[in-house]
Amino acid sequence: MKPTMAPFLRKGKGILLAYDQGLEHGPSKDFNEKSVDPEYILEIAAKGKFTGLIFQKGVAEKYYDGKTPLVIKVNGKTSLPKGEPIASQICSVKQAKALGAKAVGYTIYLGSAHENLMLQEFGRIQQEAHETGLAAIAWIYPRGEAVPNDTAPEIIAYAARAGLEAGADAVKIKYTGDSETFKWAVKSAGAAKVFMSGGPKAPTDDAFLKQVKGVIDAGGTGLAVGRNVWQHDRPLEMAAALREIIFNGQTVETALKKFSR
Ligand code: FBP
Repeated sequence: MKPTMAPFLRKGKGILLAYDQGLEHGPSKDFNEKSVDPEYILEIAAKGKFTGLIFQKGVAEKYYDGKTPLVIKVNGKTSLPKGEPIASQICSVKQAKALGAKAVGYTIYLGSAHENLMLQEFGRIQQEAHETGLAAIAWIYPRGEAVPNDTAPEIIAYAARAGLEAGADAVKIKYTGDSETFKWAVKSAGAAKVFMSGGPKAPTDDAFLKQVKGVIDAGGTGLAVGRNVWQHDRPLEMAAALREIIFNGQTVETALKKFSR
């Protein structure tokens, strides 16, 4: 049977906790004394009732505790090189499966001068994943000189559609800025589930929760989020607020009541 995103869903929705920023951005940019420790993230994932956890293979090998369904990111890059972005495969599908993953994640920088290589590699990985019983999630980030605005509604819808056509079971895309235009991206993704990528920590809880509500109102499946949770001084309260909107269909006002201050 074809693998699906079912292991990562509750009531058809999902919240994935992303923690591959150590490779993507470097520890000094994103982490503090607490969040540099993968054990802290595992605790947030379990106590915050996340439906999935995203690690690179090295962190998974040394820390994964089996409590939250695992996605292994199988490609990646650092922030050090200049020029057109490309992320290469650094973990096999077989190894991801052996580490306990139920899905693999792969970033495609759509519009990059190297997009052909990433589309080709994702095609092979998606096939291997499905043959191995794993779902394939595509982070589709339009980026590079050809992409002046990486959150323009038409470019986000293009990203969503490219994911569907490339065979992704789910796409992780950025928010367009409003629910109405995000709806078109969700529609364009067809049967591929749509997860919004969290992005840098928002200035206020209210601002972030409004984006999440916009995604859910647009028919999105949920969120794949890192910094807005584990950089928060009350990550479990943020997780509870997210659950209110994503699984219980609550308003931002109701979700904000989950914060104790
Ligand atoms: P965040 O919620 O912290 O943005 O995490 C989502 C994510 O896609 C991570 O998986 C990845 O490390 C990071 O964003 C990539 O960020 P960038 O946009 O800088 O490439």
